[in-house]
Amino acid sequence: MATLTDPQQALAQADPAVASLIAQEADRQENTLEMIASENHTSSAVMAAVGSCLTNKYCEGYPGKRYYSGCDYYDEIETLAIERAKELYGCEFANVQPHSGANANLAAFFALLEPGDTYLSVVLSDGGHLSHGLPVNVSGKWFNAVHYPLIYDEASPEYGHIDFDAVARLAAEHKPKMILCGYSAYPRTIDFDRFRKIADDCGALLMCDMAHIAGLIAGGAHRSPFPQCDIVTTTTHKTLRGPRGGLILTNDPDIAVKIDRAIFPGTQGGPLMHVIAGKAVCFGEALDPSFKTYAHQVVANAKALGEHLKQAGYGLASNGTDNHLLLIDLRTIDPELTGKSGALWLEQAGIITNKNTVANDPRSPFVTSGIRIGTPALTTRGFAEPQMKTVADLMDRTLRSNGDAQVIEQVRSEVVELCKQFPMPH
Ligand code: DSN
Repeated sequence: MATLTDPQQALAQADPAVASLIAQEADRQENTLEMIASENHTSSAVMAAVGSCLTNKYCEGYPGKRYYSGCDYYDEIETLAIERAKELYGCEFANVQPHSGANANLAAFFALLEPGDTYLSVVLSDGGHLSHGLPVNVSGKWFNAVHYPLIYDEASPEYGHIDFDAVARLAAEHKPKMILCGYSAYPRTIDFDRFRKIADDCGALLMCDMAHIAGLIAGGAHRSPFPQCDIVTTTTHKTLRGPRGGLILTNDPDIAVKIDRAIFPGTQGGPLMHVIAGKAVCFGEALDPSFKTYAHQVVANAKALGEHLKQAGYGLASNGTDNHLLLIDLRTIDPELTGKSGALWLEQAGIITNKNTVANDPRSPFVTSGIRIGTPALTTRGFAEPQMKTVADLMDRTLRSNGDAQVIEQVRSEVVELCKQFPMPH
């Protein structure tokens, strides 16, 4: 057997500059509260696979049908990843080669739509993703994206939820070839039954981009998009806690063939086999019963955090959450406070979030009136409901500090202490 070297040691010897920057980043992750809803701390096992010798190989094609020699082990690894993905999500077909979620979406569009075809997706500033029809993205440039809104009436019990009457009306009017659900900043459960009914009524395919909630679905903390959805795309690194990458799933054999062609040779060349090995490890971890506990704790933490923030006076999009994320409308504590300032002060205090538009936001995406937060990474570190009160308090003091350096410094030192109590899993 070949000798395995300690990769960090090898890097430190070969390139101290890069090794030092990685070490500083590890220190940043260890000593800050990672609350970006789409981020997580993957396992050492996943990182070992991604950092392995598998990066050396070209494997264009699929298991048993490659264009290069020497792919035997890669066939086994990719097959393992495919079988585990199918088992995890209870579906018939999986393509594990997408380099990212945006690439998975591009391939889905390439497989199922013609240029100029119409599809429905949410108003992007209400929680969509740039690959769901941003005019400067291929999804908005080469296809006709028509956007459905949320319910904006704050008096409605469904405030901040998908406006299904609008979805049905737009579907009847535009006769889309596809309806897209699944979001980047939507805190509520997705009602796949209602989407399926509307898709059937207008003869559209139903696609779900489950990137944000893939881990919750895997762990049974959000309902599955199957059997209602025809095609499901995702990333593997958010709530699913795997390597940075994409995945496409379906139960339809015709769609499966089109998807395989759309990924290779349609939109990608050589697959990233080291990342596919990381996906196999991640799917194996998510199949372990302990992942169910994790997924449910992520949601319990988000709900608890939301309640504490509401008690402190913050308004939340849709008044709360069913999943891993919360969208705070900062205007509810100070009409002048922007997401840009709030996220900056929080970062200075060691609480990592992102500014985010809220429904009907008058401010630009570079400024915004909101902050998006999530609990996947804190939950990986072992945070539970009692710590959510502490986190809400630290956030509240920072956001009400008006940028005061002393307040922020005090919060920063408390964040470091909290991080010490919950070290990163290695
Ligand atoms: N950039 C991701 C997010 O933060 O939601 C979406 O891919």
